[in-house]
Amino acid sequence: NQSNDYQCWLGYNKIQEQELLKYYRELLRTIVITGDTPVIKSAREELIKGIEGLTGIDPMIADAPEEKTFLIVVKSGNPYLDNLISKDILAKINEEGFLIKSVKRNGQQKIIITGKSDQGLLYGVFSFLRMIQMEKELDDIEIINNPVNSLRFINHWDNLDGSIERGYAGKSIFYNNNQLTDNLDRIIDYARLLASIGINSIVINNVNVHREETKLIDDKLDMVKKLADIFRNYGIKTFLSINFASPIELGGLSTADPLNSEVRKWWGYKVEDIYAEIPDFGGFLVKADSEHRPGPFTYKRNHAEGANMLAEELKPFGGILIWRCFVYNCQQDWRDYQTDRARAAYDNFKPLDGEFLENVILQVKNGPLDFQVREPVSPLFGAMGATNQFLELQITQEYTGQQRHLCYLVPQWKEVLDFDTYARGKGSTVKKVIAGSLFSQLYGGIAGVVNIGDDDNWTGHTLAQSNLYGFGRLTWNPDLSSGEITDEWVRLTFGNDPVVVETISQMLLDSWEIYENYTSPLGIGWMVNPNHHYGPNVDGYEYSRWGTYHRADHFGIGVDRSVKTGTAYAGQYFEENAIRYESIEFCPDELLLFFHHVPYIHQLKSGKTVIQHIYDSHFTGVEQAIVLKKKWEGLKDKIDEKRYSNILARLSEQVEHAKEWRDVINSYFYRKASIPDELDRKIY
Ligand code: GCW
Repeated sequence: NQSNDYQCWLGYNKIQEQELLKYYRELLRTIVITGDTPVIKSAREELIKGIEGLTGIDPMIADAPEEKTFLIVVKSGNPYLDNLISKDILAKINEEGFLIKSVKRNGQQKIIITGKSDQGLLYGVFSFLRMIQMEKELDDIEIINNPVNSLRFINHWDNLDGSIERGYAGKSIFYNNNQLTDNLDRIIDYARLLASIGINSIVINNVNVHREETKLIDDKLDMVKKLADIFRNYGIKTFLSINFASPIELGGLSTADPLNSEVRKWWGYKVEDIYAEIPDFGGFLVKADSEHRPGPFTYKRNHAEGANMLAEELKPFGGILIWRCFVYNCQQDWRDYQTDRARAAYDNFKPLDGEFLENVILQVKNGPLDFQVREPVSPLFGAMGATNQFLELQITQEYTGQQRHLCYLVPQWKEVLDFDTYARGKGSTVKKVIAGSLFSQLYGGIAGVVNIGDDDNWTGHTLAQSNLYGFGRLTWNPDLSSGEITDEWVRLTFGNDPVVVETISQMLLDSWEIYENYTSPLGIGWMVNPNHHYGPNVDGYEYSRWGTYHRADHFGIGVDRSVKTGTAYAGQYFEENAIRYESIEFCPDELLLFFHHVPYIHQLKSGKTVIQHIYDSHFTGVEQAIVLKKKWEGLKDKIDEKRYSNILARLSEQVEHAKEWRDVINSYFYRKASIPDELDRKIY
């Protein structure tokens, strides 16, 4: 299957501009790329595929650079570079980074792509191909590009039966009927997509590890091995989510107590078995004591004891143990105003700072609750200076329109990454915390719960491909701007026509705010249908045990999380943020109802009352959704039919569904508050 839809941003469509095409053809006739490791082979294949597609020529691959060779891809130790590139420049490349540099040798223009590792070369090749796809001139280039985060992770919530928890784009591309699928070619294409955006680690099964998946470390290990063999060729390490109760379920032990010596021994043997099969196995990801998953609490042990036990066994093999902080009481009584789910991660983990082994990483969701359209940043970031921390983002759009609505998440993620925790004074941003640079930690990175499945276009909504692309680019370099990433993705995916680039970029960049407008106002979340989480239901979670409330009554709405009168969640932040969130006066409008319960007639900083804001944003949101669709219709002649109609169908559904959201939310609050809309629009 070679459709544009399937190829995503690696379409390598022929350059349209004739002069430029001639120029590239001239330059890329012969290339040198030396080495025959699996990763270099992948790089070579990609380079050929890319050049063939983009220029229509079949490049000659030479073994050694000749006078007329233009493109030379060699490792940094290669003697050919000796008089061409200074040691100072080479020293600036880190383990996985690369250099792309134009040089002159005997009067001949050349481009060198180099790096210290095979992976560096692979990333360099992808980056070079991107430049051509974006129709860049190739003289006078010097790009030193190093990944900021050492671990750039994709998490799959795939189950072995082929289902995907919170998947909105078909079935698993890995599994079917408890076996590996036959379509390994598709998995190779997936590895290419991931490597092209710098991903170097993957967890291949759901964090909720059920019966069949528990066996992946046992008699189903060959499936893991086969996947690891594919991913390895693209510089990607394979990890597994494991079941903390495995010693009981697989080993027949009576306990999974992390301090029990039989349990430790059992894990020790297991880990040995795994590394015997997969010597570069990455390690484990664990969801423990969370939403009914087993964990150390059962044995009155804490999370450090649970995590360290596994980390110790992984350590001799260089393995890593990732422990999730999504731990909270999911049996709350809605009448209880003291317990606050938002507090849970911090309350559970902060006291354990310093107790985790060096190869343990804590994986923290971006917000304190659960991937809502708007949440404050989790106060745990920066609060554990002696512990490795990962940021967990959700690429799959569970609460943001399930890939039927357009909701481009890069701007949201940028806000998270740029958020100043003040952990070590001003400038202690989340991106520094998780890269490990703020506290000089060994490991750092970002994990994203992926949005792909076996739909032809991978992501259901073709435009949702941009979220995966953007995620990868941000994990590589969190300093890239939303604008840059968006511009890249649109050009690579749809070509360089300025109208196309401008229109789609704008649609993407506006979409998060639009989605927020017609769904949840001012930091209130959870007004969705229970279980599947699609569509409006204001009280869907209001009287349930999940700890997710809006507390709306006739007079007002919002959750009081202040220290003074509420749950004291606001006090979990470092002072600068704590003060800001504590007071109604300083709290930013977009998070007001997350932190405070206020009357509907409370006046926002925008000058509007809360209730008028609710009405206005919902009416505006629908109008904006209609504009999105119109903008897309304007591109009809510029986009291939398949993608055009896929996206049009989704945008049409979005418009209709946005109206449903508007009317349900507005009617609910109109009926609750009995305050009329100042503009007297139709509310039911
Ligand atoms: O958001 C919730 C999801 C669950 C998910 C859980 C988690 C994998 O609704 O489907 O389980 O979070 O992150 O563990």
